[in-house]
Amino acid sequence: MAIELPPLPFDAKALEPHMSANTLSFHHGKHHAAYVTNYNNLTKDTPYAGKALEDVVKAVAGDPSKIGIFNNGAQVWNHSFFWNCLKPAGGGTPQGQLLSKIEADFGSYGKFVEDFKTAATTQFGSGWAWLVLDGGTLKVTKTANADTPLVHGQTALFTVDVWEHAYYLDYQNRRPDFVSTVLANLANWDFAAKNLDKAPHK
Ligand code: MN3
Repeated sequence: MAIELPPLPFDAKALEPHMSANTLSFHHGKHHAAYVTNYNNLTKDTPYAGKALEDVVKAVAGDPSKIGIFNNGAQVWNHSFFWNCLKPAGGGTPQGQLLSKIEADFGSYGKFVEDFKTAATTQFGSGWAWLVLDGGTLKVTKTANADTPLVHGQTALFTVDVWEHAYYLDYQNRRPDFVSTVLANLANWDFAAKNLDKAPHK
């Protein structure tokens, strides 16, 4: 049984002017869709077909002979997660338990933002910046290409895709402006708070 491209959790124009419908038509409609197609082609008629995506990504991580399945499967997971990290009129300072935990583990929300922007802008080439729960502590991390906290024993709470395809149509080379805009205007902290709430070992 093949996996399917999940629909965006918002209208394609809902994030404008911060993220354009044009960007989403390529990023979701072409890039994310291609990862789904590639994953299905690579797993067809194998023991991975019909298994949960998360389980397959964890099972093939680190196996050079399964790198294609890992790259495409992890990218499907990362993108589906990323869309949920965005919402219209989002961003700004989170509330409640998430804010308390950020203040406890980073010192302040401002320090978290600084650390997250540094991770996002220093990821050389393609990759992702993350807020994760690792051993009960919130951390900012970055991963290259398709790599994902799923395979590092961490619980992902929030991410920003920093592959050029995520921002080039709207921001050209200005990755720092893209990341700042997501944090200020699009971040779905309700989703991050739900991920914290259901995380083990918090
Ligand atoms: Mn992407």
